[in-house]
Amino acid sequence: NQYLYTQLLEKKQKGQKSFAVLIDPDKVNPLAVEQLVKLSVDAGVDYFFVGGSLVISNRLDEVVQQLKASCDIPVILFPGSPSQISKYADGLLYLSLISGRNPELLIGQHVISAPFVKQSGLEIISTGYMVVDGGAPTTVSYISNATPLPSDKNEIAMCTAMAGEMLGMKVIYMDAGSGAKRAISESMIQAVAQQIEAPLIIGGGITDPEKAYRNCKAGADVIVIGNAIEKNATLIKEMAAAIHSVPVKA
Ligand code: 1GP
Repeated sequence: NQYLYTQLLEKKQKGQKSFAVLIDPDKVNPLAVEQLVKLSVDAGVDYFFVGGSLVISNRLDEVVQQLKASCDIPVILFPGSPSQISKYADGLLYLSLISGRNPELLIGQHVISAPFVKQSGLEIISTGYMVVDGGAPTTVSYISNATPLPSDKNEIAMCTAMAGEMLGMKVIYMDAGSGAKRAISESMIQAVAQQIEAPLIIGGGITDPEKAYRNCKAGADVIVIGNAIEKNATLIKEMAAAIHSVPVKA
């Protein structure tokens, strides 16, 4: 089952940009999920990403089931650890932290959870995950116990993404970390986008629609926004409009 990946690839070929709303199961109650769904459906959000570096509550299944029951927007898991898996989702970003040198997050945890992940029946999307320095330590940079990629070293980002793609990773996700002070620069996005065929997901610290738009113009295929929406859910509409206003290829 490669439905989500095929769709991401087709959209990339057309130059069609996607907007993913990130939901941290720890930070929402059923009413908040209901509101997010309504705003997201109205705005034409493309994906829900569900996960967080830390999932303290035990509400992952519940949140995913509520999303699935209330709309058709695909739900993709973005797990902070192998325990964050729900069979009710559509797909799983199977992350290997290729920007870091922590063997546990490159391959160790994958080995331990492989049978369980396979059994889930989820679409597994092999993802080269690159954490870029967001100006101050973020939860992901701390928890991963790995040095984030320096934010001004475009060539390191480029070579890391190229290596990930040649190793067979299907998508590349560059993340400044949730709530990052400084989002990833457009010049880094452009440097990476020019070198890879794989869909490029960008997130971390994006708070305004203009930045989301510029990221897409620089080569991002999917923009992920969590924090800014947690603070103000009505931002979904403006973000979706900005991301979807990027002209598609002729
Ligand atoms: C974090 O890329 C996501 O992993 C989204 O970041 O919460 O800062 O939007 P924000």
